[in-house]
Amino acid sequence: AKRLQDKTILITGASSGIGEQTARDYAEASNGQVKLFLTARRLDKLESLKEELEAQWTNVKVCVKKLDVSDFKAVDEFFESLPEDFKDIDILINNSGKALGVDKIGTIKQEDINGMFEVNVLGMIAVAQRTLQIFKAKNSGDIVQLGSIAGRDPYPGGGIYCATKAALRSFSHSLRKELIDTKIRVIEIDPGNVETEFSNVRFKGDAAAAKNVYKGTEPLVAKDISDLIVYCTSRRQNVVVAESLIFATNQASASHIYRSE
Ligand code: 8X3
Repeated sequence: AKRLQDKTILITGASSGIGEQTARDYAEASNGQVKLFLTARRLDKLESLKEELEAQWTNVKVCVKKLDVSDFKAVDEFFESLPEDFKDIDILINNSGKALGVDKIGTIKQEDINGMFEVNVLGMIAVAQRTLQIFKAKNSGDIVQLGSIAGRDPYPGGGIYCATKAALRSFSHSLRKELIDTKIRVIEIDPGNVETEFSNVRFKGDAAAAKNVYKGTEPLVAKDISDLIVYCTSRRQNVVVAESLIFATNQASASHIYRSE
């Protein structure tokens, strides 16, 4: 899309899943005419993605940087030392996030509680705040907030994860209201089941348990979400796709999922 040309796009959590696929999709949608600023904790994964994108698109500019969004000092340092070419961020994909465990409230490990809140809420807010300084100075920019069905429809075993995504949703809605007199767009995207590393992380490497989440269903894949992200951010300036709930066809709520035998 022409509207994406020469944009600078910051993606957190770009080493896998939705973040990684979103980087690919922006390169493709802009015909390689875009600057991609990719961050995650796993620098090696970002480096191979950079190589892949540069091999495919001669004009694409890719900058990769290790960033743990839950480390406030690192977030501050990151925004204070933005490379000249990547300073003028136009689109933020505030994507870093995770679920840890499916324990019931009363037995949830403190480190899991902290881990989810630190990344999904505090880290998400830290990155949003710093990016908004850039957006407000130029009165434009898109902030794409990766929420979840979990933020709308809390389920047993998701006591903390669902709460973090409800926090993201609430924060995003306050923000959209605050920005009412600006050209800045707040775009919240709430996926249902998407098959990525998400369940492997949630079940802490128990591959069978992770696989079981999608058993008998045809889950969404990362590309389904990245397509939507690119769509939302390439509308004309006066259109904001404020929020979208996106499911596989056999899902209708967090717990209402049809499974074939
Ligand atoms: C991921 C979807 O249903 O596991 O956010 O919460 S779900």
